[in-house]
Amino acid sequence: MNRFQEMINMICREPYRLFFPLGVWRAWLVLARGLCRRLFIKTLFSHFFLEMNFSRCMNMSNNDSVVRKRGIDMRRILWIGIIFAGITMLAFADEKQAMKFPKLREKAVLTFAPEVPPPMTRKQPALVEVNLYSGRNVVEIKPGMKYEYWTFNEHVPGPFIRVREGDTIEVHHTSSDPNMPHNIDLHAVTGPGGGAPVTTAIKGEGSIAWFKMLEPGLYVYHCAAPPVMDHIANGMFGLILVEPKKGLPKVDHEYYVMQHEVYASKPAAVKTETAPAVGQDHMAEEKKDDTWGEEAGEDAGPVTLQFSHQNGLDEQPMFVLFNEKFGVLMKEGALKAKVGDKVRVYFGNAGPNHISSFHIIGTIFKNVYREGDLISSPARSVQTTLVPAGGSTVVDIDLSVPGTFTLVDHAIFRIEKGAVGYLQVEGRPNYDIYASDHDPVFCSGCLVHP
Ligand SMILES: [Cu+2]
Repeated sequence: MNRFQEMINMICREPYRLFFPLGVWRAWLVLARGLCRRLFIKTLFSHFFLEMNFSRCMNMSNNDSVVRKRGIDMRRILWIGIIFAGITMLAFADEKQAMKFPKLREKAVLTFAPEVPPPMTRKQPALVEVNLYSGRNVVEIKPGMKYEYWTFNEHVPGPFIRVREGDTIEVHHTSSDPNMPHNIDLHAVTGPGGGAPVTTAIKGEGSIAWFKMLEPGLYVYHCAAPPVMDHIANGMFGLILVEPKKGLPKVDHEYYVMQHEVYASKPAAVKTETAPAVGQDHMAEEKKDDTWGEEAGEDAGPVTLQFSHQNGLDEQPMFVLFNEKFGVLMKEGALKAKVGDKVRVYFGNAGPNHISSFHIIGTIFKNVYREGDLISSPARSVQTTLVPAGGSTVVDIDLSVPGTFTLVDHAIFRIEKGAVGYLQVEGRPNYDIYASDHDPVFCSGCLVHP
């Protein structure tokens, strides 16, 4: 199927796209080409009739009238030729400006945190279809507390997208949100708004846009519909990995973790002075939190928290989370590995306000691809790495002893707001590396150790 047929199919399938700037431009292309064809045919016919007239006239006695008629027709042909050439150049100029799609087409494998799609194995660029849909999803953000997130594909963070340097992504964006439009600003995109102006979707009406992945790296994407801070703070973000052409060093496990703040407030009827807290030294606060249901009535059920733009302005989050819910990377949700494994964490920070001081307690980062830079040589032997709001990092660790290793934002008060998760490593002890003359003692309930 050539591009013309594809375009006609697209117009038949989605006629409203004719009203989009791209649709209008493409419609003009069709018109210009049609005009070219008509002029071409008309020129041929003119030439044919001219020759006929000329031949006929040569047999006539009055040659002057023939020459005059021939001169007029030649000027007309000249003008038609100039118009024909101009429109043709215009049509082909557009052809040169149109995006050249790779011949290979595939659908992106999308995964949700903490899972990561498999590494790239192909060696040539592809047109990769990425399907994102906006909506809303109520989750129990912490036991006894519900919160309505604004989501990409019903998850916070949104799906992990994995493509290859040189690929073109075809982003299909739809929405089920009746309340407002959403869009997508991908930091991997080169162009205005990171693609936000051409990816807007409202309920029942989607968009399709194409972007070439020029630079390898690990990038944040987020909704940028106004007010952008509200859309990010409410959960509309995720990561897109653009693998370098030569790929990345192999590891045994890859995980997807994203830090983000939640600017919630308690319902006015049960509002207390302090944010909910968990921890050894904060059991009294926790007990107060547990009484919310009682204050609201026996059958009140979980408290539904509300978004607070003012708390965002004050940079006072109720939660600083890893992946949507308090404690989601604990217990059965903990990341898993074995002694001897190499583990890679793709870590993003959606913010929208705080910088993360990412650290994994009990490990030293073997490689840190600072700020998601996959071209430069990684930094080595790093304890804690800064991840800006709207930024990312990729860290590799070698696991040589078993135990629980704790992912934290080392702005350490934030673990009580949820910035904590575990990596559980199974295997035989390695006493050459870690030994003691007595059994380990853990501070139960402190969150740093399970
Ligand atoms: Cu949005």
